[in-house]
Amino acid sequence: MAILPILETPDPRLRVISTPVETVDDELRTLIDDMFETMYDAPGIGLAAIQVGVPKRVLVIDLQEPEEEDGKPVRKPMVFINPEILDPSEEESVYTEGCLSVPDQYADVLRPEKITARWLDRDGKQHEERLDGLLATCLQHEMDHLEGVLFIDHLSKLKKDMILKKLAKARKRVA
Ligand code: GNR
Ligand code: NI
Repeated sequence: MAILPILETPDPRLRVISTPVETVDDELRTLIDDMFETMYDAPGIGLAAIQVGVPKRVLVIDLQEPEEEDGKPVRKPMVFINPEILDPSEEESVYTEGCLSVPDQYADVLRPEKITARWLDRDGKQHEERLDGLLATCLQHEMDHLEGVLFIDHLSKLKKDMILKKLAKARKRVA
Protein backbone atom coordinates (compact mmCIF):
# COMPACT_ATOMS: atom_id res chain seq x y z
CA MET A 1 0.00 0.00 0.00
CA ALA A 2 1.15 3.53 -0.69
CA ILE A 3 0.09 7.11 -0.14
CA LEU A 4 0.26 8.80 -3.55
CA PRO A 5 0.86 12.51 -4.20
CA ILE A 6 -2.38 14.39 -5.04
CA LEU A 7 -2.30 16.73 -8.05
CA GLU A 8 -3.44 20.30 -7.46
CA THR A 9 -4.91 22.87 -9.84
CA PRO A 10 -3.62 24.30 -12.21
CA ASP A 11 -1.87 20.99 -13.01
CA PRO A 12 -2.96 20.29 -16.62
CA ARG A 13 -3.31 16.55 -15.89
CA LEU A 14 -6.47 17.37 -13.89
CA ARG A 15 -8.04 18.50 -17.20
CA VAL A 16 -7.49 15.17 -18.99
CA ILE A 17 -10.56 13.03 -19.83
CA SER A 18 -10.09 9.61 -18.23
CA THR A 19 -10.54 6.44 -20.28
CA PRO A 20 -12.77 3.44 -19.43
CA VAL A 21 -11.28 0.49 -17.57
CA GLU A 22 -11.10 -2.57 -19.84
CA THR A 23 -10.38 -5.26 -17.26
CA VAL A 24 -10.78 -5.29 -13.51
CA ASP A 25 -7.58 -7.05 -12.45
CA ASP A 26 -5.11 -7.15 -9.55
CA GLU A 27 -3.14 -4.21 -10.92
CA LEU A 28 -6.32 -2.11 -10.82
CA ARG A 29 -7.14 -3.37 -7.30
CA THR A 30 -3.68 -2.27 -6.13
CA LEU A 31 -4.37 1.21 -7.52
CA ILE A 32 -7.74 1.22 -5.72
CA ASP A 33 -6.10 0.21 -2.40
CA ASP A 34 -3.54 3.00 -2.80
CA MET A 35 -6.34 5.46 -3.61
CA PHE A 36 -8.17 4.55 -0.37
CA GLU A 37 -4.99 4.94 1.66
CA THR A 38 -4.34 8.32 0.01
CA MET A 39 -7.94 9.49 0.57
CA TYR A 40 -8.03 8.48 4.26
CA ASP A 41 -4.65 10.10 4.84
CA ALA A 42 -5.61 13.40 3.17
CA PRO A 43 -8.32 13.21 4.64
CA GLY A 44 -11.15 13.33 2.11
CA ILE A 45 -14.47 11.62 1.40
CA GLY A 46 -13.73 10.84 -2.25
CA LEU A 47 -10.87 10.53 -4.74
CA ALA A 48 -10.73 10.06 -8.50
CA ALA A 49 -7.77 8.23 -10.09
CA ILE A 50 -6.78 11.29 -12.13
CA GLN A 51 -6.14 13.16 -8.85
CA VAL A 52 -3.19 10.80 -8.37
CA GLY A 53 -2.23 11.11 -12.04
CA VAL A 54 -3.91 7.96 -13.42
CA PRO A 55 -6.36 8.79 -16.27
CA LYS A 56 -8.69 5.80 -15.70
CA ARG A 57 -12.41 5.91 -14.94
CA VAL A 58 -12.06 4.78 -11.32
CA LEU A 59 -13.04 6.57 -8.14
CA VAL A 60 -13.37 5.76 -4.47
CA ILE A 61 -15.77 7.21 -1.89
CA ASP A 62 -16.12 6.81 1.86
CA LEU A 63 -18.43 9.35 3.49
CA GLN A 64 -17.37 8.08 6.96
CA GLU A 65 -20.72 9.09 8.41
CA PRO A 66 -21.14 8.71 12.16
CA GLU A 67 -22.89 5.59 13.46
CA GLU A 68 -26.36 6.24 14.99
CA GLU A 69 -25.52 4.86 18.45
CA ASP A 70 -22.03 6.07 19.36
CA GLY A 71 -21.43 8.89 16.86
CA LYS A 72 -18.08 7.39 15.79
CA PRO A 73 -17.39 7.58 12.04
CA VAL A 74 -17.66 4.15 10.44
CA ARG A 75 -15.67 3.25 7.34
CA LYS A 76 -17.78 2.22 4.37
CA PRO A 77 -15.40 2.10 1.39
CA MET A 78 -17.11 2.21 -2.01
CA VAL A 79 -15.41 1.72 -5.40
CA PHE A 80 -16.91 2.94 -8.68
CA ILE A 81 -15.39 1.70 -11.95
CA ASN A 82 -16.69 3.08 -15.30
CA PRO A 83 -19.57 4.86 -13.50
CA GLU A 84 -22.55 6.25 -15.43
CA ILE A 85 -25.34 8.58 -14.33
CA LEU A 86 -28.89 7.92 -15.47
CA ASP A 87 -32.02 9.84 -14.75
CA PRO A 88 -30.84 12.92 -12.80
CA SER A 89 -33.71 14.53 -10.85
CA GLU A 90 -35.13 17.93 -11.84
CA GLU A 91 -34.74 19.07 -8.24
CA GLU A 92 -31.30 20.27 -7.32
CA SER A 93 -29.58 20.60 -3.98
CA VAL A 94 -26.81 22.87 -2.77
CA TYR A 95 -23.77 21.55 -0.97
CA THR A 96 -20.68 23.38 0.20
CA GLU A 97 -17.99 21.48 -1.67
CA GLY A 98 -14.26 21.24 -1.30
CA CYS A 99 -11.65 19.36 -3.32
CA LEU A 100 -8.28 17.86 -2.44
CA SER A 101 -7.01 19.29 -5.75
CA VAL A 102 -8.18 22.81 -4.76
CA PRO A 103 -6.90 22.73 -1.16
CA ASP A 104 -8.71 24.62 1.64
CA GLN A 105 -11.20 26.34 -0.68
CA TYR A 106 -14.96 25.83 -0.33
CA ALA A 107 -17.99 27.01 -2.26
CA ASP A 108 -21.67 26.15 -2.75
CA VAL A 109 -22.39 24.03 -5.82
CA LEU A 110 -25.85 23.21 -7.21
CA ARG A 111 -26.35 19.67 -8.60
CA PRO A 112 -29.24 17.27 -9.25
CA GLU A 113 -30.43 16.01 -5.86
CA LYS A 114 -30.99 12.41 -6.96
CA ILE A 115 -29.31 10.27 -9.58
CA THR A 116 -29.34 6.67 -10.63
CA ALA A 117 -25.79 5.37 -10.90
CA ARG A 118 -24.51 2.29 -12.69
CA TRP A 119 -20.96 1.07 -12.06
CA LEU A 120 -18.65 -1.91 -11.61
CA ASP A 121 -17.20 -2.85 -8.23
CA ARG A 122 -13.69 -4.18 -7.48
CA ASP A 123 -14.78 -7.67 -8.55
CA GLY A 124 -16.09 -6.38 -11.88
CA LYS A 125 -19.70 -6.90 -10.78
CA GLN A 126 -22.28 -4.40 -12.06
CA HIS A 127 -24.46 -2.36 -9.71
CA GLU A 128 -27.33 0.06 -10.29
CA GLU A 129 -28.79 2.17 -7.49
CA ARG A 130 -30.80 5.35 -6.92
CA LEU A 131 -28.64 7.67 -4.80
CA ASP A 132 -29.31 10.91 -2.97
CA GLY A 133 -27.85 13.14 -0.27
CA LEU A 134 -24.11 13.54 0.19
CA LEU A 135 -23.37 10.30 -1.70
CA ALA A 136 -25.11 11.63 -4.84
CA THR A 137 -23.26 14.95 -4.52
CA CYS A 138 -19.89 13.32 -3.93
CA LEU A 139 -20.32 10.85 -6.82
CA GLN A 140 -21.16 13.71 -9.19
CA HIS A 141 -18.10 15.66 -7.95
CA GLU A 142 -15.87 12.61 -8.54
CA MET A 143 -17.41 11.90 -11.95
CA ASP A 144 -16.65 15.49 -12.95
CA HIS A 145 -12.96 14.66 -12.33
CA LEU A 146 -13.22 11.87 -14.93
CA GLU A 147 -14.20 14.58 -17.46
CA GLY A 148 -11.44 16.97 -16.37
CA VAL A 149 -13.93 19.20 -14.53
CA LEU A 150 -13.37 20.75 -11.07
CA PHE A 151 -16.09 22.08 -8.72
CA ILE A 152 -14.82 25.62 -9.27
CA ASP A 153 -15.89 25.29 -12.94
CA HIS A 154 -19.52 25.35 -11.70
CA LEU A 155 -19.05 28.79 -10.10
CA SER A 156 -19.31 32.28 -11.59
CA LYS A 157 -16.07 33.57 -13.15
CA LEU A 158 -15.81 36.05 -10.28
CA LYS A 159 -16.00 33.37 -7.56
CA LYS A 160 -13.72 31.02 -9.47
CA ASP A 161 -11.07 33.70 -10.00
CA MET A 162 -11.29 34.65 -6.32
CA ILE A 163 -10.56 31.05 -5.28
CA LEU A 164 -7.68 30.70 -7.77
CA LYS A 165 -6.20 33.97 -6.50
CA LYS A 166 -6.43 32.85 -2.86
CA LEU A 167 -4.80 29.55 -3.78
CA ALA A 168 -1.89 31.27 -5.55
CA LYS A 169 -1.43 33.55 -2.54
CA ALA A 170 -1.50 30.66 -0.05
CA ARG A 171 1.12 28.85 -2.16
CA LYS A 172 3.43 31.87 -2.23
CA ARG A 173 3.32 31.92 1.57
CA VAL A 174 4.78 28.41 1.80
CA ALA A 175 7.05 28.57 -1.23
O1 GNR B 1 -13.12 15.48 0.59
C1 GNR B 1 -13.94 15.95 -0.19
N1 GNR B 1 -15.07 16.53 0.31
C2 GNR B 1 -16.16 16.89 -0.47
C3 GNR B 1 -17.14 17.69 0.10
C4 GNR B 1 -18.25 18.04 -0.62
C5 GNR B 1 -18.40 17.61 -1.91
C6 GNR B 1 -17.43 16.84 -2.51
C7 GNR B 1 -16.31 16.46 -1.79
S1 GNR B 1 -15.11 15.45 -2.52
C8 GNR B 1 -13.68 15.92 -1.65
C9 GNR B 1 -12.50 15.05 -2.02
C10 GNR B 1 -12.17 15.28 -3.48
O2 GNR B 1 -11.56 16.23 -3.91
N2 GNR B 1 -12.60 14.40 -4.34
O3 GNR B 1 -12.39 14.57 -5.65
NI1 NI C 1 -12.28 16.71 -5.97
